Amino acid sequence: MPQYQNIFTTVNAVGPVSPGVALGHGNSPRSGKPALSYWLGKLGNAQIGPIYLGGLGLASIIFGTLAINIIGFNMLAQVNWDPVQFIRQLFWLALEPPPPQYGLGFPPMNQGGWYLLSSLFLLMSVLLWFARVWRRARELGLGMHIPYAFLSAIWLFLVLGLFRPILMGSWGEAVPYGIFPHLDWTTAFSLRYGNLFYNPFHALSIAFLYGSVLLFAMHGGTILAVGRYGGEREIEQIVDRGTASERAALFWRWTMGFNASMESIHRWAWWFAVLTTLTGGIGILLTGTVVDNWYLWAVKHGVAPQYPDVFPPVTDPALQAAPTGAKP
Ligand code: 07D
Repeated sequence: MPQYQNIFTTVNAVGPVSPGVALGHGNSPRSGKPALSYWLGKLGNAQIGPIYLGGLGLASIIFGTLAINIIGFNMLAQVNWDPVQFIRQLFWLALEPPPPQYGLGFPPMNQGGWYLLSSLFLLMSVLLWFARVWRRARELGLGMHIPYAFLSAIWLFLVLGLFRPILMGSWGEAVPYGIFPHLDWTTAFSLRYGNLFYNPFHALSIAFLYGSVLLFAMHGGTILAVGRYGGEREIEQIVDRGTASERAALFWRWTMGFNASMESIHRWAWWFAVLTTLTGGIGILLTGTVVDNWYLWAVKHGVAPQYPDVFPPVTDPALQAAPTGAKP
């Protein structure tokens, strides 16, 4: 007997297009004529538009475009304005922060000046987008859950690019813009501070990140599995007996002995996601400011064992003077 399975067979709800609820005084008009798309309906909602751009949205996009253009044109200059090389080398190209000797001062443009300017624009773009999210939530009479969650991500973004560099006294501490270069920065950061795996806040951040993924899979799977009983109408089923919601809850109570409710699962998900970047930011802020080597920190606090003395002592080659006659 064919079964209703909704991993591939999606519900494509099509109806009259709607501009959305009326907005109060002081709001901008929405842009774009709403339309229906069959293929978008396969992915999400079939209606596309109208979009609310508004002053904050427009300003955010302008600053974001400026930031990306500064980054892109600096990369293009590095390959002699050759568009073919730009594409070929894109993953390796970078706009680097200023070298450490400039501290928190403003360096010449081609020694990090462009980096600082693009960072300022990027920061303005992100903050304006945050203000837009806040305002839209207010105007629609929502709770502030989405802006607060966004704030947690912005916290990590600010720690990496602003708070920690200021505490360390150098813009050179900030993360370069570039695909492989920012990955290299991440590895170098971990190695410089004695392996970030020993940073308990990095560990917490990973636990929340993986936990978010697990919760998302469990919740997504559960709702799809009870879709045949109308499970996607989650909230209205909370108090109803004999509904999809009750079966979903029973599944977890039978398999694990405990279950979330249709309401609490969303609070778990929100907290796990928010705590990923919240704990992450704490971990990065402490690195180099309070703790210089996370492995030694872990040994000191009985978290990690000391490496056994099986090899004769060695001196860090970086601390030795270069041999005479050595070529640079
Ligand atoms: C980055 C911040 C919010 C972003 C915002 C976006 C734009 C536009 C456009 C520039 C994501 C603003 C910007 C919209 C940009 C343009 C054009 C959120 C961000 C608001 N780690 N690690 C984490 C794991 C290792 C290292 C977090 C796993 C090694 C460093 C996370 C492993 C080393 C940092 C995590 C692993 C290392 C992290 C990130 C495994 C060397 C951080 C959470 C299995 C590689 C960051 C405390 C997040 C952090 C971070 C996971 C290994 C280094 C949990 C699974 C040992 C330096 N790592 N990591 O949500 O918070 O990021 O650390 O090996 O800074 Mg790690």
